[in-house]
Amino acid sequence: MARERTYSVCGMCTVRCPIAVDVDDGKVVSVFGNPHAAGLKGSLCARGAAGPALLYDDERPQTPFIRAGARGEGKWRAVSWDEALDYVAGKLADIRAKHGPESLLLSDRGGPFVDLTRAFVRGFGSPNYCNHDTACARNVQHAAQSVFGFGRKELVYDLKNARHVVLQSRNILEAINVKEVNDLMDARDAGCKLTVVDIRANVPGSKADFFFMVRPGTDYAFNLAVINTILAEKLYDRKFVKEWIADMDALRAFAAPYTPEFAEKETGVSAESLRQFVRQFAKAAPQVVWHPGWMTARYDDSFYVSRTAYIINALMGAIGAKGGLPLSCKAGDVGRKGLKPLLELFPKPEKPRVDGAGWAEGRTHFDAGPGLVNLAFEAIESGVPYPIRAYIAHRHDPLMAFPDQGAVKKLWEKLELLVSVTFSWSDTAWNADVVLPMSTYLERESIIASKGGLKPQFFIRRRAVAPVYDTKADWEIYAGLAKRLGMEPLAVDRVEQLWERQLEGTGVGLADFDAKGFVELAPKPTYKGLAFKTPTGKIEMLSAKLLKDGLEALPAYVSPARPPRDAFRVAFGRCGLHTQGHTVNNPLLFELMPENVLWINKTRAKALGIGHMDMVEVAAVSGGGRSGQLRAFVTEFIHPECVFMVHGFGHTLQVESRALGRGVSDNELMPGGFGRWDKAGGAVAMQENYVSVRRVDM
Ligand SMILES: Nc1nc2c(c(=O)[nH]1)N[C@H]1C(S)=C(S)[C@@H](COP(=O)(O)OP(=O)(O)OC[C@H]3O[C@@H](n4cnc5c(=O)[nH]c(N)nc54)[C@H](O)[C@@H]3O)O[C@H]1N2
Ligand SMILES: Nc1nc2c(c(=O)[nH]1)N[C@H]1C(S)=C(S)[C@@H](COP(=O)(O)OP(=O)(O)OC[C@H]3O[C@@H](n4cnc5c(=O)[nH]c(N)nc54)[C@H](O)[C@@H]3O)O[C@H]1N2
Ligand code: SF4
Ligand SMILES: [Mo]
Repeated sequence: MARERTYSVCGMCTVRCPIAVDVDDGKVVSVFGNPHAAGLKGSLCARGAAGPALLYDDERPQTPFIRAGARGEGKWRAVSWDEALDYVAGKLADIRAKHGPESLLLSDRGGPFVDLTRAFVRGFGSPNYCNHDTACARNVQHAAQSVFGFGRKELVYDLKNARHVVLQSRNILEAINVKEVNDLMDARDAGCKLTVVDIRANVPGSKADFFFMVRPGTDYAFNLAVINTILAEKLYDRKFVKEWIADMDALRAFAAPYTPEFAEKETGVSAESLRQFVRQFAKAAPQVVWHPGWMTARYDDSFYVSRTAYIINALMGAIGAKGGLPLSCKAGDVGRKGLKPLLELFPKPEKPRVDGAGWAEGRTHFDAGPGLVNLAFEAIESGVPYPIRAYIAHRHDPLMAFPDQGAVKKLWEKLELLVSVTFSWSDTAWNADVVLPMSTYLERESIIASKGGLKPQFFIRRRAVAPVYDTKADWEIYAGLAKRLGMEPLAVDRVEQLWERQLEGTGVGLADFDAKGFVELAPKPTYKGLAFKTPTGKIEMLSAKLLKDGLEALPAYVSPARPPRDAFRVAFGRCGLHTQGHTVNNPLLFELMPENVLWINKTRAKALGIGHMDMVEVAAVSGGGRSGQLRAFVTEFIHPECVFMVHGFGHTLQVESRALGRGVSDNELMPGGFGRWDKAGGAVAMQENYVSVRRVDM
């Protein structure tokens, strides 16, 4: 049979790079970067290339399961799809009759395909759609909203045209988005400077012009000193500031005491080197990008670190600038019509959100769209403001994504139905009542998605091969439930019915996706004019919205606590070879990196008698002494106050024979950490936890 090529979308992480899949005789022979996608250069990262190993992995759920023992006991009954969907729909209907439609909560990973799950939740009658983001980028999202009145994705990082990029708590070469990596490396070739502010020398740090190793948790002091220097030395863009920034006087008065000398005592970075860096940085303005961070669910003040990063970009005049952070365009900005939302198939539910996002006291400033899932979990337990009795975790593994698995499980005890929709086994799937196995991205279609940017586009995920096991696409699963629950508009038989509805009135037809897998809505990049959605229409240094919830826009810096004697702050991050916890059992990626190691400072290690690659035990300082064992990676390139490990290891499920027992799970070292969340930014503060380390004699 002739080789067939399908243009589709990678699903090995949430970045969703455009891919081309070559299939021979029904088998995937090659997956690579869609050659039509600018900036990708035909390449994928290692995880993208390992997609076929997921497809043919027999250690993923191959059929629906209904629990046969207690939750988490691991006793399952393999069932047909009809039985599984009948069961879930039956339970949902019962729960709706008993507790009302709002007692359903669904959380998903977020991203461009959420219109389907959001429509399902709304069609059922519940306002309680959440995404995973309070364990990820919620602080950045809310920071952007408080400064600009719009979310973080309304700004583009124009790395390709930048002349100086600052990565603060952003590991761009290991926490990968392939286009961003290519764009940054191209900019570097053209002379762009790179500055890295981190608690350890990560890969970008090894390539940086300026590398600052800061004391963990002191980034806010660092940024305030940068603002102080910019103002004191008049390095800001006067015209931009005059036209676009509100309450400059407040910022000036506030930043005055935070000199580089002040920051030096906090961060360990010398005042002189900070000044030199700021002067260089300002020379490149407005073609500068100070990255506001991505995974920022780290500290009590991470929200303010992101806010000040945005403020620095604004002072440089980089907001809206080519080579800075231009505004993202949607279809409407380039004279086209956007996709017709599936969400609009159903009326908005009357009840307010259970997590209080957008309406409850102290929570009015939060984005109500995807809410705050950790607070929704708390509502399951408390029943306040009303009970949640059914929960669908759709491509979401909260038991691995939030601190303290035991605490989360406890909050779920009152659930009468817990469903996991997933393509791999996960702790959440294992603890569910029903597992609905989703086809991998190579075996399923997704709804059409749109991507904003300088050149907005629509893109499509098409099925490259038939499902290897008895799994289904998400649209098939929700259409199956919709049929049983009488939700007519979603009860489709063919994905084309959804696609055609989405494309109605856009002037784009399905055949238009054939050539490249995506349809660009504008022929060339558009740098649109500035407009902010704040009450003043400007970039706001103060925020009435925060104030209404009793929160400050410019709070005083609070020095982070030092770890107790002989202990360390726990820090974590990503590596190039794995995605969160769900690729550790991938046969190819496992072979490349089977376990994580513990980065520990050389001087501290020596004092503890720990040598490079010694086995060590790392244990939570408070709350039950949870611990794990892994090898020590002894280096001088990490701050002595913390240890670091890659997230996602320490799996405990027998069904994942490769990943089982390899490395340590960072979220298990944070007892009580689930409840520590930021009232301003909304995210949990995972690096406010301490561990002890000791050598294990083998
Ligand atoms: N302690 C600690 N906690 C963390 C982090 C950390 O570094 N340390 N990182 C945080 C970050 S940045 C994030 S984003 C979250 C991530 O955590 P989650 O939001 O839970 O996301 P994932 O782990 O990517 O995927 C969750 C589950 O969905 C499944 N899945 C993934 N993609 C698909 C898909 O396309 N379809 C289907 N059906 N299933 C899919 C996976 O198999 C996995 O079981 O965790 C956060 N939690
Ligand atoms: N390969 C790969 N790529 C991914 C993912 C993946 O799992 N694997 N996940 C995707 C997702 S969901 C996300 S959210 C992004 C995350 O993207 P990033 O947030 O960039 O990734 P991380 O590696 O978690 O963290 C970035 C850096 O923060 C540093 N850091 C820790 N504490 C501090 C501190 O106190 N101050 C400073 N200045 N730095 C600190 C860490 O050492 C690390 O180098 O990556 C995405 N891309
Ligand atoms: S960054 Fe890698 S894993 Fe993520 S979508 Fe792109 S190729 Fe796939
Ligand atoms: Mo994330």
